[in-house]
Amino acid sequence: MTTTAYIGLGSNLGDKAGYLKKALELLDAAPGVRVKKVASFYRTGPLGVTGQDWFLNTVAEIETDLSPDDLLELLLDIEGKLGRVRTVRWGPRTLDLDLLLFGEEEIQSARLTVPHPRLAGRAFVLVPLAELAPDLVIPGHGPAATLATELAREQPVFFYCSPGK
Ligand code: A4P
Ligand code: MG
Repeated sequence: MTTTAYIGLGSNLGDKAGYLKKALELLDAAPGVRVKKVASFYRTGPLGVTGQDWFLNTVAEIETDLSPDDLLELLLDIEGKLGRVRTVRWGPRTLDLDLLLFGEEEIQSARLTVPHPRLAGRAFVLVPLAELAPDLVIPGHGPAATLATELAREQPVFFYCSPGK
């Protein structure tokens, strides 16, 4: 069974655009996953964390034959490959991959919450998501485009570049 899912990508360290692009390549190359659409990359102000650099964020629409758990496993694997820089201690994360939506499924397990619990309050997720799927209904909140417009009034999200795809 094939499901349409949305993945949020974020980076705030090093070659941010490079990390996002590499992550998208690895996603598309993974068995059981096809990247269908990628939103523009957006430069976004850090939310919920202070003293950090700005982020580059985007969202990808994928089609997948994987189960939600296997997809999460893949995301963690890609984060592990790209998401940390080796310093004296474990360095800060260069890549964050979140499973935003998995079809219309609602999942509440020890490892996974879908829709992503902080999705509806974040312009850095909603603006790129609304670019791909403006009419997509976020459960309990309405269309992505409406929510994105509201959130973008208060949270800085600026177009940075096209994803090159
Ligand atoms: N997990 C449960 N549900 C999910 C899901 N739907 N997708 C579990 C992904 N993971 C999910 O995740 C920790 C565990 O959450 C996973 O192992 C999985 O079992 P993590 O990504 O390692 O944790 P994190 O990202 O360090 O923390 P958290 O709370 O997930 O942070 P967020 O919510 O991802 O936010 N500001 C801007 N402008 N742009 C950003 O991208 N990102 C963050 C991180 C904060 N501020 C930001 C941005
Ligand atoms: Mg995360």
